[in-house]
Amino acid sequence: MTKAWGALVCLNAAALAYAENRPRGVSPEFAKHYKDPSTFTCISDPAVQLPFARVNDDYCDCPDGSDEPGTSACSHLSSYSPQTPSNANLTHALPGFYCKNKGHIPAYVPFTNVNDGVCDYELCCDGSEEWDGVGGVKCADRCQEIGKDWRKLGEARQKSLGNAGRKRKEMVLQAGRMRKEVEDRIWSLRTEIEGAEVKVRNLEAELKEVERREKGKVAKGPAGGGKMGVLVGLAKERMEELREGLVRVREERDEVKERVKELEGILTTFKEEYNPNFNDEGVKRAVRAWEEYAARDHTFEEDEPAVERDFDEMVKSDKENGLDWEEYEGGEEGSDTDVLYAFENYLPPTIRTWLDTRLRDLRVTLIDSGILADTSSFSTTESKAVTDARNRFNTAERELTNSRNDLQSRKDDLEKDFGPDDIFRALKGTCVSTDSGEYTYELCFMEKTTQKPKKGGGHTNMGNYVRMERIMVDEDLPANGKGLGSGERIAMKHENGQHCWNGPNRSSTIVLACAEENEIWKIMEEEKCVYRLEVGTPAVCETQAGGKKEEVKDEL
Ligand code: MAN
Repeated sequence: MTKAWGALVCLNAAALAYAENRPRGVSPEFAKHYKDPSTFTCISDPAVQLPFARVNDDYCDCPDGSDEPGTSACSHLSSYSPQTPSNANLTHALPGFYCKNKGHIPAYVPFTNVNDGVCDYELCCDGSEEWDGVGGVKCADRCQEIGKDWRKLGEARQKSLGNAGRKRKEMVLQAGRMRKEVEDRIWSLRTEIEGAEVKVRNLEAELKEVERREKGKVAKGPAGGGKMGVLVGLAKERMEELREGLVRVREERDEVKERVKELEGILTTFKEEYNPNFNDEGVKRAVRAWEEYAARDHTFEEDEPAVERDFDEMVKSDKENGLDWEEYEGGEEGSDTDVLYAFENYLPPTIRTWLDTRLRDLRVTLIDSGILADTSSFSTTESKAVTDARNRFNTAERELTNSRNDLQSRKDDLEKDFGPDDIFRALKGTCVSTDSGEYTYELCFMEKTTQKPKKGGGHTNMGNYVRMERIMVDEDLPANGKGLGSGERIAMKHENGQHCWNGPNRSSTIVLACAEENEIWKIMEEEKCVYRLEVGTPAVCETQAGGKKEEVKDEL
């Protein structure tokens, strides 16, 4: 026997004092009205008094039916209601026929069921309501076995509740850790943002400075390159022409050298082979001239390897020679400022920087005061330096905005209602689903509810989480405990789901009750596109009152 059972027995000890002599169908609660053995006073209408012999005589004497606690004679009266027990003219003074149900839990059976020829074992396991054997019916007392099964289920339920309670504790810890993570991230984001703000300010200043410097330069012409660019372009072309010329001349020279060598060979042979005895004056003159020619130094310059190597270097491309025209054509180094201030190169570096700054400042001042034209506007493209600085600034600013948004969403997250003990933080994003009819229904805690056709096709949003509410429920708790029971329950409202044709936007109410597992028990479409889900979760185990059945007094 559990502690709870023991407590229930103690509570009923006083009431049991009358138990032995109570008329049939009277509960310990109402026994006091039946203790006078000679006269009976109608409970809700004390003016009406009867000889006690008329109690349970199968004739309804009292307007409130209280003289027939063990028959169905007054069953035409409306059922007793704890809220209006004294409304004697309309309702029965008693809740029903009291079944002692020894070995199980006592219960009231509606008076209409008394002696109706049907055993109501669900409420009256001892079969006492069929005491008259109407139609030969005999209801054996089955309380021992029913009570045993019930207690077994109850123990399983208690065990399950114990597990659920442990799970809840774990969830509370988990929720605490998750909250801490958010808080820590908020702290680190604050530091990151401070750093990012400084970075953005610095990069903004850098961008302004670069823009200012660029403004101070003589702008390039609309075609790009300016005077310097034109000069560089011409020089490059000229260099190319000279290189090509040199190559061509070297080729022609080599050809000529070959021909000279050939001619010299012919003349050498001629000189060696002519006959000096033929007094041919013309031949002799030619030989003499050849001898004079041959005596002179005819070494070609290019025969010296160094000269030839120089030529080889000269005909190599500019790039191979370490000359990159692009640097001078488009880059900032090629700007006219360098030409204008080239004399600075002769100054010591500190003075050069000082002078450069002054000159640029002067130029900016002259532009600002309208004395000098701001030629920077002629530029079709921004200088690389400005573009780079702007990109750095924009990137830093973007990062700062992202961090600020991140911080805000985490702050909002901390403000959000995650239920008692912040418990639903641990469940956020956990989804459970179940089939019902032609759909599979899915609930994602703190997010949304979805209806998915089993045959395939688009999913329907049944509402997004908006808030938590507390609602009262009053339902029988099934023996397996998978139900709402009665008392105050947490309900989650999901709204603004997919629009319902000819109806509202879909919405759902998720009513939660304690269970060992997160599971959907029941789904109802209460009105068109308005859904109600009954869901079990360990998250609410310590926040709900006991079930209806546990309130019934025990008479073991
Ligand atoms: C779908 C489902 C139903 C809903 C109807 C309304 O079939 O979402 O639950 O009742 O649309 O047209």
